[in-house]
Amino acid sequence: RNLTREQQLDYVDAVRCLQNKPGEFTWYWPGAKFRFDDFQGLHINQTNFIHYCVGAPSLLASWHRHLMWLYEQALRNECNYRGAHPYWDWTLDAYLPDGLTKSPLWDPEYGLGGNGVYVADLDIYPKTWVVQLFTIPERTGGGCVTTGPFAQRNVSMGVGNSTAYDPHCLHRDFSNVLFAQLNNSTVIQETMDSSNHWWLDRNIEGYGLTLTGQRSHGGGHLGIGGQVGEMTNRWSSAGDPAFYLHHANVDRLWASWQIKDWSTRKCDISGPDTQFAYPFNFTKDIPYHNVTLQTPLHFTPLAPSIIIEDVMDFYSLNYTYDTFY
Ligand SMILES: *[C@@H]1O[C@H](CO)[C@@H](O)[C@H](O)[C@H]1NC(C)=O
Ligand SMILES: *[C@@H]1O[C@H](CO)[C@@H](O)[C@H](O)[C@H]1NC(C)=O
Ligand SMILES: *[C@@H]1O[C@H](CO)[C@@H](O)[C@H](O)[C@H]1NC(C)=O
Ligand SMILES: *[C@@H]1O[C@H](CO)[C@@H](O)[C@H](O)[C@H]1NC(C)=O
Ligand SMILES: *[C@@H]1O[C@H](CO)[C@@H](O)[C@H](O)[C@H]1NC(C)=O
Ligand SMILES: *[C@@H]1O[C@H](CO)[C@@H](O)[C@H](O)[C@H]1NC(C)=O
Ligand SMILES: *[C@@H]1O[C@H](CO)[C@@H](O)[C@H](O)[C@H]1NC(C)=O
Ligand SMILES: *[C@@H]1O[C@H](CO)[C@@H](O)[C@H](O)[C@H]1NC(C)=O
Ligand SMILES: *[C@@H]1O[C@H](CO)[C@@H](O)[C@H](O)[C@H]1NC(C)=O
Ligand SMILES: [Cu+2]
Repeated sequence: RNLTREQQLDYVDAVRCLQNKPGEFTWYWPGAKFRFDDFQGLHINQTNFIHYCVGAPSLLASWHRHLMWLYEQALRNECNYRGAHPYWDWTLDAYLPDGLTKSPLWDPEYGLGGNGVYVADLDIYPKTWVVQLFTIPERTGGGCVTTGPFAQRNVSMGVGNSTAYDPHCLHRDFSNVLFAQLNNSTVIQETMDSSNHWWLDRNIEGYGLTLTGQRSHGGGHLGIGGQVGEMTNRWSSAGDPAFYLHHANVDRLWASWQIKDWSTRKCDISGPDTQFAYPFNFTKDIPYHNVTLQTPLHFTPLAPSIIIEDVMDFYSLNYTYDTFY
């Protein structure tokens, strides 16, 4: 909403440019036909190592910050994008009546297109496409996105953990109630009040694989993806361009928290190196170690591995935000 119309179009055009360039890693991810898909393939491939463990690598910390950085570099260097990467500030939408639906983010001309068409019976989809853990309240879509710049374009992989080529229309399934959990003041405030990275990560990633356990990160994914859309799927969510605006804001939240006590927090990292280990041991206990600044993060084969320390200081990556929380 803070970009000019022209800037909005420039961004969308750059994303479409990535979506039309050939993929560079079909030998690795057979379904990654286009350059945009390389990033989706990478996310599918790394999901089990980057979610619900801060660690090897971390969801919000390190791994997604570097993914965002690589994606922005591709937009700039390969598609001539000259603007900054936009973020989606959820708090401006969360409590508005129909806030999610009414967000300028979904503008059919200058934004990312809107909701999927309503599909009542989700049994038409493969079981792996549909969230089985819980029922998303007040879902409103579930079918193909039919408006905006991505309506005519197929997602190459997913929905799910496979990197095989399986083209299908982009699905969204907005849920306003769920989305509002992103910013009820409790959620953002508790996150910003986290005393160290251990708590910060927990406050962003959530308290359990339940609806009430969702926080900002899950709220954005499930608010857009609902019961069946791309954004809902832990593996293939990066097939929806909205993924990158959501994760830019997750990164902004982390950066906002870091600069409140910069000298300490530019080096503060912890969390399990194993998925679903404490504090994300929702069903059973799993052995783990805490990650450190030396813990490696992998982007094979898209980019060389790095260590967490390399992405702690976002200023040294040559970017900042116009405003912080
Ligand atoms: C962005 O837009 C919001 C709402 O329209 C406004 O409150 C805010 O000040 C703007 N921020 C900047 C950095 O222009
Ligand atoms: C990552 O992708 C490669 C190539 O498709 C595959 O061999 C490997 O099993 C994948 N790893 C995971 C964890 O999905
Ligand atoms: C991928 O999903 C299938 C079906 O849900 C499951 O059987 C398989 O274990 C999953 N593989 C990985 C690497 O998560
Ligand atoms: C999208 O995929 C569907 C189903 O595979 C196919 O019928 C359709 O032709 C594809 N559309 C485009 C534009 O590739
Ligand atoms: C805010 O959301 C959390 C879960 O994300 C929930 O536990 C809490 O009750 C909500 N508070 C309000 C005031 O809606
Ligand atoms: C949450 O959204 C409401 C309504 O837009 C806003 O007044 C409030 O400041 C937001 N809370 C936070 C913590 O950003
Ligand atoms: C998770 O780990 C904590 C700390 O070790 C432990 O107290 C708790 O019982 C564990 N929860 C489960 C479900 O195993
Ligand atoms: C990991 O770090 C957290 C937070 O400092 C701490 O509570 C936990 O005991 C540590 N776990 C291990 C296995 O060292
Ligand atoms: C940031 O900019 C400086 C100065 O132009 C450059 O030396 C450095 O390589 C850049 N860092 C990254 C991560 O691009
Ligand atoms: Cu995510």
